[in-house]
Amino acid sequence: MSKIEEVFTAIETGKAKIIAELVQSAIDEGNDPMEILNQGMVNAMSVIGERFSRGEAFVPEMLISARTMKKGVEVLKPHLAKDAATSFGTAVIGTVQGDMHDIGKNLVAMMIESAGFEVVDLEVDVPLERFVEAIQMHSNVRIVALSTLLTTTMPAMKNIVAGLNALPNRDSFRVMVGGAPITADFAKLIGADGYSPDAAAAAVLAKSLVS
Ligand code: B1M
Repeated sequence: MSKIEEVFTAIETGKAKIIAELVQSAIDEGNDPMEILNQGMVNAMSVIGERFSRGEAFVPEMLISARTMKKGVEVLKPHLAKDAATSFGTAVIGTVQGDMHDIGKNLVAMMIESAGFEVVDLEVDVPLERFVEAIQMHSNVRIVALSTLLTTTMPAMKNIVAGLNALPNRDSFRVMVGGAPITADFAKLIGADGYSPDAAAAAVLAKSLVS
């Protein structure tokens, strides 16, 4: 079994105690950090999700795998983040109100930061008011990034974008959205400036929106 497959199995089966060591040895073997992330970690979370859909796994299993993945990402983080000399300003990010999923949002925050933004992470279950407050409190906010994983919180995303679009200083920042149920069409429909399907593309999009 390759080290990436071992990482996959550890996340799938929630082996939080050994994940840091496994990820480190996958890095030491010379595996590409993005491959460890996507093939080893993100794919394992998809398998857990499919099992949950079929009624073969339950919330505790999803939670344990999520905790394992977070520990693995901590080890991977310094290898993914590249030093960016440019400063593109501040990016405010959060998972929308009603949604507690944060792994994808954390990856997007990490990639945007490594692309040269100061990141203000509002974490999860974030209502419009907290995004507005963050835009007012922090200087040079150029990007507001919204994540959601649930179809049931897509209306919350729509409402938050509508609220942001009504702000008098709307021209000073760009709004980007993403998350598993989100599509480019939905992003356009709700009036966001951009959509990206994954964290790496989110960093590219954030830069292009402010350049
Ligand atoms: Co949840 N959950 N969950 N869950 N969970 C999903 C999302 C689900 C698809 C599982 C399934 O049914 N197959 C399903 C949603 C179904 C739907 O809406 N149609 C679901 C459900 C139903 C639920 C609960 C309702 C279950 C329950 O309680 N009965 C509940 C909701 C709680 C709430 O939020 N209010 C719930 C709870 C949980 C846990 C807490 C147990 C845990 C989350 C732990 C945590 O995040 N700290 C959890 C998990 C782990 C999952 C799955 C298995 C994995 C999610 C994940 O971390 N993926 C998930 C199944 C799946 O995704 N296949 C599932 C890895 C991560 C890297 O990917 O977040 O998609 P993702 O991020 C991607 C892209 O989407 C994108 O970039 C990332 C990759 O680079 N992206 C962006 C994300 N945000 C972006 C923003 C951008 C751009 C790109 O720009 C701003």
